[in-house]
Amino acid sequence: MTLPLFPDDARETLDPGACLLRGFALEQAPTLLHAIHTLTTHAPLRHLITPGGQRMSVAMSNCGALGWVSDKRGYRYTPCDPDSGAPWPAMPSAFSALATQAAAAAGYADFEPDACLINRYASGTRLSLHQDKNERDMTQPIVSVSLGVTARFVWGGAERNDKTRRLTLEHGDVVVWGGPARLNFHGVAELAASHHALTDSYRFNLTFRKAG
Ligand code: MD6
Ligand code: FE
Repeated sequence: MTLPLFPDDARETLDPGACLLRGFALEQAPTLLHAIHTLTTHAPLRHLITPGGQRMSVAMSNCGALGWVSDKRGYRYTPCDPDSGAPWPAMPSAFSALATQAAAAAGYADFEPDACLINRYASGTRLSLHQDKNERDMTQPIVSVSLGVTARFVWGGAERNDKTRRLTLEHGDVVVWGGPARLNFHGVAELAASHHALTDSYRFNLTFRKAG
């Protein structure tokens, strides 16, 4: 089988089932950022409340048939934005095509995401170590696209106490994890005060999933 053109030296295996595709989304990045701007005028970025009652420092929104939300009742996927009652904006075809191509380059054929979480990190913002486990079909991978200010991604193992590694994620980098790594713990270290020509002081992240 031939994989889509992507140089082997830009594909870094993190663990069985998980890899980092450096620069995979670089060419598409301006298009993605423009779309994020439009999408978040319809479904604004907001700070969700965790089930424990904490305000998340990362600002979030969604596009696609399902959106990930959190409130005092727990974490779940919803077809509508709870703030407006309207369906989440449709996922742009450029988003789903990129996610499908990245998954294929990582060895996961036919990935069809139905949920795209849009995350905005300001300086000082972090995401604590967690597993993504609200999705129904754990045979489907996660595809995570980094845009703007460079972040330090914290990559752990299947158990919370497993050793963690810090990976530098730059504008255009894509991480894919699935298979034996699907439930690995991960997070984002506190974002440093920095600047990117396309995003000012922010980092944006798109996380694609097959949730339903
Ligand atoms: C990232 N985000 O921003 C990774 N997971 O690079 C996540 O892992 C994540 O932002 C679950 C829910 C929200 C998230
Ligand atoms: Fe996550």
